[in-house]
Amino acid sequence: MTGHDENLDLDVVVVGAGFSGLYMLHRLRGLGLRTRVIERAPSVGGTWYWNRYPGARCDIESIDYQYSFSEELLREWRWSERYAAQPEILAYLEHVADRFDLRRDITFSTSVTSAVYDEAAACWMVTTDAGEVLSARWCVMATGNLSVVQPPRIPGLDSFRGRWLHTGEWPTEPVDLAGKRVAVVGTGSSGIQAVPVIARTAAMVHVLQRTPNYSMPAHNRPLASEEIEEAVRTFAERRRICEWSDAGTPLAPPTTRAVDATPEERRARYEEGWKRGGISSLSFAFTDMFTDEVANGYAQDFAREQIRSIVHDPRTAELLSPTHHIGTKRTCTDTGYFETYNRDNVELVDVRTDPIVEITPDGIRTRDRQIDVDVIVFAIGFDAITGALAEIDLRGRDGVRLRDAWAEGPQTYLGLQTAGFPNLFLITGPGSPSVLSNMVVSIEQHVDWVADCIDRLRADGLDTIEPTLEAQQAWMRHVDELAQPTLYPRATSWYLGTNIPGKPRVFNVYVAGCGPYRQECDDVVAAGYRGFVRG
Ligand code: FAD
Ligand code: N01
Repeated sequence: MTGHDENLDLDVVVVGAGFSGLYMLHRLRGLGLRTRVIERAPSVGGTWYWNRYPGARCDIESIDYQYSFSEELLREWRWSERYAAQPEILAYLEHVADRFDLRRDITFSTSVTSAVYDEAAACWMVTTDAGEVLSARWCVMATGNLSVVQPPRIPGLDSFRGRWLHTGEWPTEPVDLAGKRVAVVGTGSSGIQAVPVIARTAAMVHVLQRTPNYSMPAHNRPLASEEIEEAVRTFAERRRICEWSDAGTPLAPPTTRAVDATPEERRARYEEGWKRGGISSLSFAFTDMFTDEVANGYAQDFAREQIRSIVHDPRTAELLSPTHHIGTKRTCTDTGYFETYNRDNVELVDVRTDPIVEITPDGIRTRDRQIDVDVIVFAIGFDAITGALAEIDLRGRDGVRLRDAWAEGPQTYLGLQTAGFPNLFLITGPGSPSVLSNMVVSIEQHVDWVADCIDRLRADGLDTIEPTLEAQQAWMRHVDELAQPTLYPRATSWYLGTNIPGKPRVFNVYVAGCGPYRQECDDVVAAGYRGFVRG
């Protein structure tokens, strides 16, 4: 099949209009494919549409957290800060949508509820909550890894007389927290970004912490125009380094082990990183950070020492000091988070020793006390990685449901496709570097791979592609073998799904890095799509 199949409504349906879906649409259009994007939100942006909470910003430098596919786009957009805030990233994605005239092929305020593979016609039947049914040869899930919020499951929420908000579904109209008594539940990246900003104007902020987290100083600052000029001038080379790096960032990787260094050498490296700031402040100091408990422990000691030096009250500092291995829960970056606990209007509540019992009309009741508040901010995270896929009734060959096929955890080949679901593509799916990388770099790689794959199918006069079960099983073993020697599988975190009741505990992010992964994907293509069946 080289032209369009006129029996089908479309060539491709793409679900989601964040960084992934927008670029996917642009690429597919370039191939002359009839494409429609379905997006739940009323506009583009994905993560950056939904997460409008105070303090939301990226933790990968803005220069690297942008598309690379268009030289003109790169030249005309000017990032104002080292780490752009949510409104600026959203404005960037809106600009992309307008500049490439993408909106006319996006159906907004509409959710895909089911996608069923019709084997006889070799197409996907995609149904939306507006009752529309679309047939398309290919279906791309650009639904995001962090796009389905974990709802608060605390009894009594309905009785609360104040207002409650979730950071991941923050309202579009301004929320005025000035002079209010606010409780923030959760101290992951969202809570850690939000607390310092809320504390500036709120009357009182109670931070309800279950697990303390490591947070590195962002050292955010405005970008000087010469700096931007230089970044644009050197962007192509910088991006190439990102693409072949481990984390999708341009930082030179470490070359020595912490366990071989003297205490003085270690301290010097950690201090250097802390001064540089950002998510990799400590993780780029030594090679053994994520594989050796002792090495990780040195960095932990340094991080805890920083907390003690910032936070005046020793008991609060102690409660804020994490004990898990750095990086096994996503490391946070902040602007003045620990300093905020020196304010008179901020209180840390340890809900590990004094757990939340219920929400009452006036606030939150823990086992030992009542905390009266006007607003509760839930910064309690997401049903990550598989949440958005699980919400859709996805059925492949023989009516098999993805939910059932993945009951013990997700199964993919390269994180791009799953056996039994022909022509269904996942952008940054499980089994790829995804959430352990600069996601824009990973997204562009996946989108390009998928677009090239479809283009090649058409050129070869073929209709379908899907992985063999053997290739998929071997890939998942490979992903697991890479992960097992590291510290990642040992934590409790959304990486493993342990934050969601009933979710299987599995770690299936490809940990060997963006560069090695890219090479594996390229090799598969060079070997004639090894491990896939094309038909
Ligand atoms: P998303 O942006 O999540 O977009 C998916 C879209 O699909 C959403 O708009 C959603 O509404 C839509 N959708 C889902 N299901 C359906 C359905 N059934 N029907 C219709 N539409 C649907 N990553 C980094 O690399 N660096 C960072 O600094 C960084 N900061 C982050 C900050 C926050 C607050 C969060 C939550 C995440 C952050 N991430 C970061 C991860 C971020 O999610 C990715 O970088 C990136 O934005 C993902 O883009 P995406 O298009 O793949 O997914
Ligand atoms: O969510 P999280 P997030 N009672 O799951 C606590 C990206 N992101 O939205 O650890 C009390 O990390 C929970 O406690 P515990 C980034 O990838 C990036 O903050 O389960 N507490 C934890 O403290 C990030 O990792 C940025 O014990 C409860 C917190 O809520 C991912 O998105 C900014 C609770 C949830 O932390 C998710 O971050 C924001 C309960 N019932 C997000 N339930 C950047 O900086 C949960 N918790 C770029």
